[in-house]
Amino acid sequence: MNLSRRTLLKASAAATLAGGLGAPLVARAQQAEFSYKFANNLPDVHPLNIRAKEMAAAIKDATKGRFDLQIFPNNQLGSDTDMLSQIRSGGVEFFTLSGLILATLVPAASISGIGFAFPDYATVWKAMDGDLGAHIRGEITKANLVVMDKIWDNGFRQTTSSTKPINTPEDLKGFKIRVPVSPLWTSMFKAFDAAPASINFSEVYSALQTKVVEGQENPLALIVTAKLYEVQKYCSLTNHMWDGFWFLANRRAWEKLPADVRAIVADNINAAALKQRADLEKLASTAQDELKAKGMILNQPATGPFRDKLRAAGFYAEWKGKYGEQAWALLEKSVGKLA
Ligand code: X2X
Repeated sequence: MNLSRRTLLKASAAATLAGGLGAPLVARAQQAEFSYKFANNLPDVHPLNIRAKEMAAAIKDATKGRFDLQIFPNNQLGSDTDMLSQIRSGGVEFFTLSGLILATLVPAASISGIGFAFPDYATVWKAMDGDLGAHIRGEITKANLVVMDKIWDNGFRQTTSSTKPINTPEDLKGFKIRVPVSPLWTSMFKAFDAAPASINFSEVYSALQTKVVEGQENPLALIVTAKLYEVQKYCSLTNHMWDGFWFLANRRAWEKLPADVRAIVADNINAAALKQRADLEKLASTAQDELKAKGMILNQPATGPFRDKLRAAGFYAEWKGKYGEQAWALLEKSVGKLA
C-alpha cells in the first residue's frame, strides 16, 4: 500500500468515527447538492435510457456537479402504477409515463392515443409541440405535476401474438390481449370485441411467457429491446395508435431547485427528447428485419377495416364526448375529421 492510499484510508476512517456516517471522506466531498431519481419502465438499451444517460452526464457537467440524475430503468423501482403514486408523493423526482396511463390521473392526457388518429410522425410532433400538447400539459399541471415541454417518443404501436397473425378486425374477436393500465386502451380493444387484460409493462414478458394472454401491442423498438420476440411468434403491423412519454417531475422537488439549475435540467431534458425521437424513427425502420431475423413472422394488414370497426362501435363518438368539443377540435385540427 502506498502512502497516499494509507493516508486516505486513515482520513476516511477518522471521518467515519467522527461523523458516524460510514461514508468515505472522498465520496462525501464529491456528493452533489441535488441527487434526483429518474424512474422508467423501459429496458436499459432502449433509446430513451441511452439518451437519458447522456443527458445526465451533460447536466452534471453544466451544473459543475451540483445536480446528479440517477436513472432507474426497467421498472427497478416498481411498476408504472407504483411510480405514478411515487412521483406524486416525491418518492421519485422524475418519471416518464405514457399519456394514456397518465390518464388514470389526468383524463385529458390520453387524447393523443386515439386509434388511427395520427398518420405519421410529422403530424405527431406538430400537434404535440403545438396546441394539442399545450392543452394536455395544462391539464397535467392542474393535477399538480410538473411536465417538460417536449414529449419523448414510444412509437406507433403494432400487435404481436403467440397464436395467430392479426389480418382483419375479425381476428381480434375474443383475442386475449394485454393492454397497459388505461381506460382508453381497454375501451379500444373492447370496441374490437377482443378480450383485453390490463397489465403493467413490468409483468408483460412473464404474462406472455406463461400464456396468461396470447398477445400484446407495442412499438417495434420495444418489441426488439424488451426481447418480446422470445415469447411471441407473429407481429402484425396494425399501426393502430401513436404513444409517447411525458417527462414528469414532482412539484416540490422541482421547485426546490435554484432557477439556474432548473433551467439547465429542463433544457437538457428537452434537447435529449428531440434526439431520442430521431433515434426511434431510425430504429423503427431497421426493426422489422431484426424481428424477422429473430424468427418472427410479420404481416401488414390494411388499416381501413380497423378504423371502420371503431367508428361503427361508436368509439370515436364516445371519446369525443369524454374529452369535450374543445379538446377534440384541437385533435381534429391536427389530424382531420375522425368522427
Ligand atoms: O406498457 C407499455 O406497453 C409501454 C411500455 O408501451 C408503455 O409504457 C405504454
